[in-house]
Formats: sequence, structure tokens, C-alpha cells
Amino acid sequence: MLPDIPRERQLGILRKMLMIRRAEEHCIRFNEEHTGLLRGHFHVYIGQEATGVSVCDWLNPDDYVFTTHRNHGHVIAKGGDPKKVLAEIIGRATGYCQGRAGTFHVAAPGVGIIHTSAIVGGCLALAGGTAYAAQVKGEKAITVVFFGDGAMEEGVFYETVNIAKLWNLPLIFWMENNYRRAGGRGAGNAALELTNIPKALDVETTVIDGIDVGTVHKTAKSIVERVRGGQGPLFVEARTHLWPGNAFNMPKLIGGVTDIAWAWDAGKAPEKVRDWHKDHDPILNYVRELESAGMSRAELAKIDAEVSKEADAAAQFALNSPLPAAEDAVKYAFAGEGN
Ligand SMILES: Cc1ncc(C[n+]2csc(CCOP(=O)(O)OP(=O)(O)O)c2C)c(N)n1
Ligand SMILES: [Mg+2]
Repeated sequence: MLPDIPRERQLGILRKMLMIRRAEEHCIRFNEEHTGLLRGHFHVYIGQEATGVSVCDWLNPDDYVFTTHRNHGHVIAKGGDPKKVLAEIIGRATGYCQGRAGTFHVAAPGVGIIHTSAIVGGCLALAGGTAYAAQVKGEKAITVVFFGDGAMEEGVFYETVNIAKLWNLPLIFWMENNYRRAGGRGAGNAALELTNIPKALDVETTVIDGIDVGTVHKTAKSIVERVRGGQGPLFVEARTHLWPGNAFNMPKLIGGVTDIAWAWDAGKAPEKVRDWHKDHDPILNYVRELESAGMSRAELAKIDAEVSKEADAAAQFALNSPLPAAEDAVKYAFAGEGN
């Protein structure tokens, strides 16, 4: 279903989702086509784009967002600059954190993402903190914390939900269930339904299809309005489907970059990724819906070409950017003058 908003805004959502996809394809290519660019492990948000983009579409610039080891998508969704995201991913001085954070910890305080942690569940308590601060200061800002199903195994999840409910904090718990763990739902959790856990702490929960933009957008609107209106913390489980390229220790472009034409000609997609793009890719689903609503294939392909060009330029910007200077190694390490 398409979100019930003007066409221009619908297309803004498409552009953002495509930007995340294209930027992250570059991220994987940084790893596959170069040596030593990405040092260590990394994760991508491919397949979950409908969630972050639709939620952030209802947020104000001064609302807070906390994210995870899959942060690239959330940072771009909240208004982050893809150039600075890609530069940070490969540790460049032009990146959001001047190359100190790398792929796992991209943070963009200017757009409301004041910190990122790759520790599973690491941002939950921090999100409780910004929600509490906003409440004490009487600000209108709300906080959204995105996290995975796996984070619900961490003790900090229970502590944060509990205190958020007790103090009626303006906090949205937005869980993205990507069924990554073997066995799927609840694989590392005794709860049969993960929503049973917040429910036990008297926090209202909603379960939605996280690949359908219209559903996520509509849900996010009401959840954001209610939390902003002082109705306390709410919990959403958005269910997505694992992108086949994520089924490894490191993401791989096993079918190459996404071709928007697979939206109307699924048979052209490589077999390894065909079913996923046909049934579970939030972007191609959305493209099909826009086409059914009267947009031409040429118009949709043009948007993709424009976004891809911008993402290519962002990747080039990152590659051309310098590493941080050696003499600046301890800069920002200590509070005080010069930092
Ligand atoms: C406290 C902690 N334990 C283990 C890890 C290693 N680790 C990284 S991602 C991940 C899976 C997390 O699952 P989930 O929260 O559902 O996120 P997903 O990767 O599925 O998006 C684990 C165990 C970690 N980063 N932090
Ligand atoms: Mg998961």
C-alpha cells in the first residue's frame, strides 16, 4: 500500500530508500573491490530501508534517533549526508566523526544522532537518557531507538523499558526483526512472541509488516503523534526479511547491485536473489506500487539514475578524502582546549 501523502513526498521516501541502498552497495564494493579500505567487520541495512525512512519521515530535525551496528541507513534516513557517511565508513577525515568512528559508530549530532554503539543493545539506555532530558527540560523532542530482535536478549532492554514506562518517557522502541538468528523469532529468547516482553511491563505494542512502506508510514505517524502527545513509551516490532547477501559473516553482493527493472521483470534477477527481490525487497515493492498508481517505468528509472549518480559521487568523495593526520591521533580523546 502507498502512504497516504502527496506524490512528491512519496517520491522523497523512494529517493531516500534508494540512496541507502546505493550507498550501502558502495560500502560492500569498498570491501569487495579494494584491499584494506574497510578495516574489520561491517553490516548493512539492505532490506530494512522502508522502516527507518518511513519513521524518520515523521520526525523533526531536533528529535533524537539512536541506532545500531546497521547505522548507515538510519543516519541517511534522519537527514545525514551520504558523502560524510561513506567517508566515515572508510575512516576518512571528512567523515561524520573525522574518521574515528568507522562503519560501526557513525554518529551525526547535527541531525539528532548524538551517538552510535555497535554493542548490541548499547543505545537503549542512552535513548532513555535523551527522552528523560527532553521531558525534564520541557522540550517537544521525542526519541526513537531502533534496535534488532537480538537486543531484546540484553538486560539493558528490560531496564530501559521499565524505567521508560515508570517515568512515562517520550520514547519509541522500534524493533526491527530481521530473523537473522537461526530459528528466527525468539531463537535466543524464551518468550514465544518478543512483544510479550514489553507487554509484561505494560507497554503497548504493535506488530507490522516492515517491508510495506504504506503500513510502516501509517503506523509511524500514529506512534510518533501519540508519544509526542505525552502518551508515554510505545513499542513496535517491524518484521522484515533477511536480504540473502546478509546471510554471511560479512555482507556480499551475491546478485550484484539492485536493478530497478527487476521490479517489473523479476526473471532477470540472478537466481540467488530473485525470490527476495520479488517478494521481500521493500524498495522494489514500493516501485511496483508507484507504477500501479500511474507512474511510468521511465520516470521511476530516472529517479533511480539520479540517486545512483549522487551515491556514486558520494563514494568518490569518500575515496578521494584524506585519512586523519597522524599528529591528530589523540585529538578529541580528552575533553578540554583544542578538542
Ligand atoms: C553485547 C554484544 N554481544 C554480541 C555482539 C556481536 N553481535 C553483533 S551483531 C549481533 C546480532 C544482533 O542481532 P540483532 O540485534 O537482531 O541485530 P541484526 O544484526 O539482526 O540486525 C551480535 C550478537 C555485540 N556486538 N554486542
Ligand atoms: Mg536481528
